[in-house]
Amino acid sequence: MTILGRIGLGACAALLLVAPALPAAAQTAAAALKDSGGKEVGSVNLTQTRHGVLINLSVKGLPPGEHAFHVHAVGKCEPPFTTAGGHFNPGNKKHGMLAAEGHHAGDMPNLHIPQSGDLTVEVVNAEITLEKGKPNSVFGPNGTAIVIHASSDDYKTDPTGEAGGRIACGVIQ
Ligand SMILES: [Cu+2]
Ligand SMILES: [Zn+2]
Repeated sequence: MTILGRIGLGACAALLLVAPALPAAAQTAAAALKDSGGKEVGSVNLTQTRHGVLINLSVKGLPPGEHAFHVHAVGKCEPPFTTAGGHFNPGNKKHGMLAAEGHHAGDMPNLHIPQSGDLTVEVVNAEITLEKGKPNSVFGPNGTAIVIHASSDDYKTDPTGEAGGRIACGVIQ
């Protein structure tokens, strides 16, 4: 056996030994975003971390400009997406990170979509979890959905942030 082979085996054995002490493999979830015409316009991948849920969003062909981006309280996306309910708000707070009594767990920073209409961005939402059974779990009895709006979120007007209509929606699953 070559020296490289021995090192490889050694590393594998070490990994096997420490594996039981590590937390279970990262929990993940995803949402396929569709517009009101049913066209797929992007995807969202969610990964549980110790500091909240890492959200990787990738969209294509959306209108350029500033758009509100939230987790909504119902996992149902039927155009015009009012079926997704209001902002996910298990803590019974007011809307917006600029509000004194804010904010909803589903509130997140606006997306700035460039002229191309395509954008990939990552954000951590520390107020939600992928862990089932917790009050702030995205997998509660009603499920949850990711929604992108026609306008920007002003981060303070309760309960919607004056974000306008809903241009894309995807159930978190
Ligand atoms: Cu919203
Ligand atoms: Zn909100």
